Amino acid sequence: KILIIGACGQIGTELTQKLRQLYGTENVIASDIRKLNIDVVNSGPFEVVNALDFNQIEHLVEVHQIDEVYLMAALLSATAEKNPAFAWDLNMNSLFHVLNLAKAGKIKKIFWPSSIAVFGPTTPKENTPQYTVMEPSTVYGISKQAGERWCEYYHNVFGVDVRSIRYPGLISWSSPPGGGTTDYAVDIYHKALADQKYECFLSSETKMPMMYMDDAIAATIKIMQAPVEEIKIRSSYNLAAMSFTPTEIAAEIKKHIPEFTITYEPDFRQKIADSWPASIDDSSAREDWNWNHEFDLATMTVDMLEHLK
Ligand code: VAH
Repeated sequence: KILIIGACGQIGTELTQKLRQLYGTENVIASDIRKLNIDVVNSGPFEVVNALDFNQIEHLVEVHQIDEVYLMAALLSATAEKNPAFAWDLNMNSLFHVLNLAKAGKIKKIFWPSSIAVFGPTTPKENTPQYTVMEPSTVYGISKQAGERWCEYYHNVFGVDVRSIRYPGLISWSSPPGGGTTDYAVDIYHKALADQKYECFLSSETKMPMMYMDDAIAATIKIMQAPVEEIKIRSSYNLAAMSFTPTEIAAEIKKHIPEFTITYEPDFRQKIADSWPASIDDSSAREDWNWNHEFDLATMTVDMLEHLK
């Protein structure tokens, strides 16, 4: 059986639904710190769990006979800058709890999300390689880089089967914009439909790697279903689909909502965005486990506006 910790979050919400379709609702236990998403809570087995409480997680694993854990609970970049100590605690200790359960043989496989936030201002900005300089300058990025190091260590030293993806900015219609710096690209669709205008908290030419949630979920399931010999990287795989600027996504939206206008008022999140790459080289994921994305900016925009209107 599968346990998703952080099932009510931006990725968790859709991941829960897809895993339930794939493996059967009763075989996918959703859990979160509170009943934050009523659809997730009502669509199958749900448990309230604190990702920082080892005993609570161990109890769920035993009671539900869990084989695989998807640990999706974390503070994202902007929120983490406002709560550094809690962000480090949540992002790191929740990972140790799950890694230690696997080390003890209580679970067989782990998925843990990393992020392009592991790269920093000294990382090559275009076509950022799988292996390169990584000096993250955000609390969130530091926690993700440290987490990658521990995932690789637990695999090499204790044989833990933990698999990880460095997600770019993710965009979906099923969750409201959250504490992510890339979440302007979610909010812009909501505001375009509601107000026909959007005040962007990043500057117009801020280019960042992005991906539609459908592709991110497909990649997550693909890496977890891949035969163990295909997983050659046990820190975390670069993953990419597209890169765009606020100017470019606004122009794409204008094709559907001609009266849409955008203004720019960069805030503290500009510094976070400027520390990240503009585009990512994900050839390792494409070579090792046959990753391929489907959505681009045009097709994502059609799907987002279709679901949100
Ligand atoms: C954030 N959406 O903005 C997340 C992600 C690469 C960005 O880690 O914090």
